[in-house]
Amino acid sequence: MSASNIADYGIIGPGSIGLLWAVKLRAAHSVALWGRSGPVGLSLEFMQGETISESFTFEPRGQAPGTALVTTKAYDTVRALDGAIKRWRQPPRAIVLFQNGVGSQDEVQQRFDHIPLLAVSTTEGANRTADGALVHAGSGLTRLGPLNASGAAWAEKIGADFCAAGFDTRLETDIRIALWEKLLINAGINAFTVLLDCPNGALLGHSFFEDRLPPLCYELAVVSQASGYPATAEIIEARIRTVAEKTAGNISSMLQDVRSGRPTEIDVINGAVVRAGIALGIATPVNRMLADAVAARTR
Ligand code: KPL
Repeated sequence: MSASNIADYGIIGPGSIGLLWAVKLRAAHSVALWGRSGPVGLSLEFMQGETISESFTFEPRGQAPGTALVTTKAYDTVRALDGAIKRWRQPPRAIVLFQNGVGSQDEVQQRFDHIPLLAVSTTEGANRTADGALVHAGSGLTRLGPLNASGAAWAEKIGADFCAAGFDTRLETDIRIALWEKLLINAGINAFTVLLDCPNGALLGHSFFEDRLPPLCYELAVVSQASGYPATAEIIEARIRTVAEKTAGNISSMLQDVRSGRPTEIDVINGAVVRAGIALGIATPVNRMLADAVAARTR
């Protein structure tokens, strides 16, 4: 850490993805974690079979980090940021939001627009094993871009740090397009993995998934086109199939939530599509069925 004791990066809500960033950024930066509790020692298994062990301390109060990476679940974002910012003597220089789906980014912007804000959409895959080890399950693309004007000044520096840490990072001028594109993929994978209790790749060829995917993609295309994010049903379906294939062994974040007894992010994924459909006068029966079925499963 620097002389002023300010960590370069602080991870708020360190789950699998937050810990992956913590471990990889630590090669070149000071990193602090903010969360309820957590591992002091952590072993990270890489896809190539390499394992490294790291230890982190949690920082319940004190100085804000230089840049706060918020890796909480979408439904926890504002509460966690509020709590952290109240405890810090000064706000962080920038905040980067890693949440799935759409909606939580707007809530953060409504409250903290005076701070430089950026968002990330990533297809990196990380899982925790039963004994607490972190497994880097799949490399992906990380898309980073500003949510407000002051965030734009930070995109290049943070993007360069992510690249140097080994994340394939692309800067976006309109990060909301990337968030929407990821939402469409999550809308076609996550709920199905919960209902079928299977890894992503096992969806392909399963009749429950195959029968519902084309009408789901039609709904997603109509809603995203009307929301200003053009994509055809065929393109959406092809992307969902490619991601399910590439992350075949991955347990989706939603199924990980269900298995750990946590609330799911269904409300900001298929639930967000249903709400957008209502606002636009577009029927979304398949999205509604998935949202209701996951809610019923986790009630
Ligand atoms: O983002 C994901 C998730 O699990 O939330 C996918 C891309 C579906 C990978 O598992």
